[in-house]
Amino acid sequence: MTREMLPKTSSRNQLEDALDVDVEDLQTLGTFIINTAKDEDTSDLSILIQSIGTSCKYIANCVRKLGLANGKLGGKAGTENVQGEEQMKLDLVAHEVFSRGLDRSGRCTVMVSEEVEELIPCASSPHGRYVCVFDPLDGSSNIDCSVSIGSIFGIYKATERGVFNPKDALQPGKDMVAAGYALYGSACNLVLTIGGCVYGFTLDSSLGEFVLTHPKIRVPPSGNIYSINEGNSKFWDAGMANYVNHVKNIQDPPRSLRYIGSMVADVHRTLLYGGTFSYPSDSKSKDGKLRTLYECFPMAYIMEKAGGAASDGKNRILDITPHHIHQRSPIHMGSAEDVKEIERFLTEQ
Ligand code: AHM
Ligand code: MG
Repeated sequence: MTREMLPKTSSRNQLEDALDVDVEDLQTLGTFIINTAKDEDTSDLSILIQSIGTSCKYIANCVRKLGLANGKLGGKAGTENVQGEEQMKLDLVAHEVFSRGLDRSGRCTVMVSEEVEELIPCASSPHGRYVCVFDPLDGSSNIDCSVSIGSIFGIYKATERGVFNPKDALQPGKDMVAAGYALYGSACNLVLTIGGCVYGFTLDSSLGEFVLTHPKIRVPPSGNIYSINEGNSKFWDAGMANYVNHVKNIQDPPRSLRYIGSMVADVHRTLLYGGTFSYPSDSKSKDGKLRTLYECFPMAYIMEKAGGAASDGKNRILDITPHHIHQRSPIHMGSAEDVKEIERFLTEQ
């Protein structure tokens, strides 16, 4: 009897059955990023990303327990952030988790958080080679109704190892060395690029590990979905209004509107299915709503690394040199062909 003819009782071994995963394909975030480390610099980056992964797991747990925690995690905190927006209890918890994890990693010199007005210097460390900008919990308005929310981060190199330099926080997006987000949705996903391809991991809660499930993500060159808050249409300029009118009238195939109101969820769908996500400039908010440093830059970096595009309507998002840590920018991102079409409408006025 040849080997091929032997009856195969199970394709899994005992361990695989016990864990309910195929161990052969098991690549965790931990092993993945350790394998990318080639020298001291990249080893420090691996440690930094490990710490972010742990923070995301902590936040994912809080999100799952939100409704069960007797009001300790859900609801308003009774405070406002620098942009005058009401903070939720979970916004503050997520900020604490992210900032403490990064500080303790000893790999950062300075941090920027959406929830804090000023730069946050890190404890001095000889391994402080990086700068981290983050929105610890994006999509606050969706927290209390169990709709998907997320965390966003971008990482730059510090100019001088172990030295706090405020200017390091204002580097253009194209100088980022890594970026990612965690989506707390029907599954918890962590999407990451360290400057090469884009990789997606899914949290296996039985293992407590992010497992590689989406290697080398590529955004389709065009898509059928557009995503924008149409409630703001009365404030749009003619170019934006004409574009949305144009997509609504495309017949073959017809386009669909999807808008969750959580950037991480809307961008994740765009990354996987194609199409566009926009938060444009309008007469009410000239610079749109989303923050350049810790919302637009990391998402634009991921989108480009996956073969897509991100524009402020005229220019590439990643070419912006920020002047303020909390500045905003209009943004249109997603499938490269579709973003080009939006730019055409917005510049043709
Ligand atoms: P937040 O950082 O206060 O949560 O605001 C950002 C969120 C994004 O996730 C989302 O794309 C956008 O705000 C939705 O805004 P709007 O409700 O104006 O459509
Ligand atoms: Mg946000």
